[in-house]
Amino acid sequence: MSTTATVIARLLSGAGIDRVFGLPGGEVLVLIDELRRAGVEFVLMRHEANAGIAAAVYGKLRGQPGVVLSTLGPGAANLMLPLSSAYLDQEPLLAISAQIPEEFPASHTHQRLPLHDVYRPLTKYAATLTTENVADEMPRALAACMERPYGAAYVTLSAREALKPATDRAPAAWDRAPAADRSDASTAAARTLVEKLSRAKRPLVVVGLAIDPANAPRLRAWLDAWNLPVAVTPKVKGIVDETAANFVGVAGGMAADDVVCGALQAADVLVGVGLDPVEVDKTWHAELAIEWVLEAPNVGGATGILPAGATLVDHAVFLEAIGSAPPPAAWEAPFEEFQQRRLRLLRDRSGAGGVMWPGDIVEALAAALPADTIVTTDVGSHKYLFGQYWPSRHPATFWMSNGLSGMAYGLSAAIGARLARPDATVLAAIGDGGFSMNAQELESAERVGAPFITVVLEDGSYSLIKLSQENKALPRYGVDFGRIDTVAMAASCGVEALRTTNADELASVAARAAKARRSLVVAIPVDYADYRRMF
Ligand SMILES: Cc1ncc(C[n+]2csc(CCOP(=O)(O)OP(=O)(O)O)c2C)c(N)n1
Repeated sequence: MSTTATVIARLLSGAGIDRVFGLPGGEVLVLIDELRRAGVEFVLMRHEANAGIAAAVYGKLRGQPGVVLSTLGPGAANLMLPLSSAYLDQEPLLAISAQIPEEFPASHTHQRLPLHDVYRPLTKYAATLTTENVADEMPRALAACMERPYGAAYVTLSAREALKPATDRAPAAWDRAPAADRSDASTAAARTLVEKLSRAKRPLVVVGLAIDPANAPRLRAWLDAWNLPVAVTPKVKGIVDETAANFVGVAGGMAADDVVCGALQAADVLVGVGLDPVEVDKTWHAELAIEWVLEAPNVGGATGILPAGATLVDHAVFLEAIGSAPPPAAWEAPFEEFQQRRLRLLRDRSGAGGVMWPGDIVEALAAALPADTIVTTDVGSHKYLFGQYWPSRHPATFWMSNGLSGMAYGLSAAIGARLARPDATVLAAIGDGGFSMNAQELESAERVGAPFITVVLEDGSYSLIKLSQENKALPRYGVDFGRIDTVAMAASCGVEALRTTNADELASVAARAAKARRSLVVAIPVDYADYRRMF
């Protein structure tokens, strides 16, 4: 007999969703079984938050909603992190959890939480699924995730409702809502910008996370033909080739941020293509005049935030139009001084020594691994390091939590990325604080067939916070932790691991693991004080 759960499973499968990430409870067993029968793999992880992060990255890389499934009460409560992350980091995520049946008496408070009240402000769509409404509500929830800016939807299904016989209603069709025709606005915006740039001496284009990676060729063609200086925000690293001469830096709170902010301030025309201030921890986005080139409002509130003066365009049409115009002026490396200062911060090895200089870690790995390696980071000093200095060359190859900036992102994101891109080499760069939040997912990665390389930068502290404490002249307190043996931890999850203080060894073991397509954890002792000069 077909049930509500059968309808959900078939609907997901019919939408091309082949994996649902999660952690079970008794109330979702029936749905998990229906998923199995519909050919949708249940990717079992060890925390719902990790499952949600992996699902969102998996979905975004495949151009569809990622799906996470949890039980009610505690399992649903653990979805706060991925739903917040999907909301602020523009990742398409459908979360499905169980809930107490609506017909239960109000006195039945065991595991009852006001889940919709909690999650509605973070999500674009929230619904209680029933056998009567499932054929309409599920397609709406899926479509909501894919509306720009991408984000989250949340639906609940009680164990009783899951078992009710299905009605014979055909599921509503779901797809992206047809985009408004913005051709005229796009070509007009291109003409206006050509005119502004014709008078510019130091123009700078800042590309942000709201550009679709499919527009990378058009964007690159324009920037290259005009030799325009370009910066990117961390979450869109790789949309342009960061080894190219016109690349100025990564804007959005990473290492060398003072240098990059200096370049932004020195620009006389600042163009924000898909730029969303959700990635920026300073206020330059509100203080500097920006020529906004946006396809959708930026993240914020129920309907998003449209910056003053911005008109929505179609990026593809805009980029085609502007890219086919001849350059209205010539700009000979107007930010060269900033570009050199940025690189000097990476290469100045004047630290105390004894451990690897953080810059050498990035450079050794970048030289050893394929150019299209997908890199994920956790949150902390190492994120600032990799975010600024990993030389991304291909679109959608760099993943970090930057809108939310939540720790415990990197390992889970690596699992989602590796499953979505089975042929890619994946590198997760993690701090020892973040690693101890979810290292157990290394076992999940092995089990579900998602091998990747992890580097754990060990300094026995929440180093980014320790540096912040020092900057505030506060006594050191609450930032250092006891060491957990990274190598033993990885080994206990079935993953080969070693510790090294040598850049050549790091490069050779990473290259070997990438070639063999197997997991490896490399623990790398670092001195937190070495980060001081970079931030
Ligand atoms: C879930 C969460 N808790 C706390 C923070 C605040 N925070 C930001 S960076 C950081 C330190 C991270 O330490 P570690 O993972 O060791 O990385 P490191 O800074 O040492 O590179 C903390 C605690 C956060 N961003 N996310």
